[in-house]
Amino acid sequence: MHLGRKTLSKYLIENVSGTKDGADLAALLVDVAAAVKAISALSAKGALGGATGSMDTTNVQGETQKKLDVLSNTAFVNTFEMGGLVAGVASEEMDDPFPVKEPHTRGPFLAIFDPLDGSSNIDGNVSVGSIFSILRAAEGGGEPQMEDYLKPGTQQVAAGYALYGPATLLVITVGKGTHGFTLDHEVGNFILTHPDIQIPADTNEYAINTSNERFWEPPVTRYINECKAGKTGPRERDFNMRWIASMVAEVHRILIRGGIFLYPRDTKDPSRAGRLRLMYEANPMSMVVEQAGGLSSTGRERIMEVVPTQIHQRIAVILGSRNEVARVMQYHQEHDAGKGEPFSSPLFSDRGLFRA
Ligand code: AFP
Repeated sequence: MHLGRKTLSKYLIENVSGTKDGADLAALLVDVAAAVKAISALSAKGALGGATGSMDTTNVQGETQKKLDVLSNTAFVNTFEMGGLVAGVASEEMDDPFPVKEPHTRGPFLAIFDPLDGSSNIDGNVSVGSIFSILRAAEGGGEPQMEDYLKPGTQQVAAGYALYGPATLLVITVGKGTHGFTLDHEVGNFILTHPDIQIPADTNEYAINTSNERFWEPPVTRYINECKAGKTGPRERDFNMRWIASMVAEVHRILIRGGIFLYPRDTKDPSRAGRLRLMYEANPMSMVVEQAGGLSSTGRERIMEVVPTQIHQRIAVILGSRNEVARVMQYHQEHDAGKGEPFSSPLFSDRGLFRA
């Protein structure tokens, strides 16, 4: 038990309650923590809790829903609906936004979330997470309309994620830095264990799904090839690669030790602007990352300045250590200006040392 260490509630009282959104926002984040505790308990039971495996349903993304997807969504919807602090919610697992209706009370916020991110990892017992984004609801307290949700990430008043790993972590920002809390299962308190997280500006570690390499745009190919060339290429230092296929786990690793995460636009499905969703993956993670001193871009523009057009729209995501993200953005600018050819190491060319 962590006697005397700062709990989430104490942190919120000291840092949030006095602001404009103050007490309501603090109370809403306590509600988020309650939903996270419930999901953590379910996740920790694994197959014993009946929360592994799939439903015979698909979500609006056309993805088969895992049981924990649905149970996690229910945990968040019920918590928000009964908490009296939100006017409506939108979720990866629901086709359309869901307004809070009588007999429940509508509150001053909108909650947008991915209740369980990385769910293809559940049955493999790999860390998964929840991601949330909080916007202000429209004045007047009426039933929210779609345009109330479609706000750029710069209008988020809070954002964060839960990571269900060996420890259950809750990482949040209200625009005053990014702070991490660890769940003390013995007493059910979140304890401040990672105050004011700062992402190292430089890194040797990149995260990307390289099976999509043939679909990447040239500036991404150029950047990744330079990383792979390591000491033998223009970067003159070796890099390491990670890919967990659970964005929450990747982002948390980057917050803790630096790194760059790329899920770029690719031509695999030209109709898609990317794989990840803007409203409940890219925007909240961008706020968390920027508040920790990192950058988050599509490669061509700041993600949090993108004006949404659809609640489930997808977007390219390149985020993490600011100097690496800035380099990838520069490569996009050079490519779009007709400069900067994709790098190919002499070691791997036809006339290189390693002939096929
Ligand atoms: P799932 O929730 O369907 O597992 O998708 C996870 C995710 O949205 C994100 O967390 C990962 O970074 C990314 O997709 C993994 O995508 P790939 O399976 O294409 O590598």
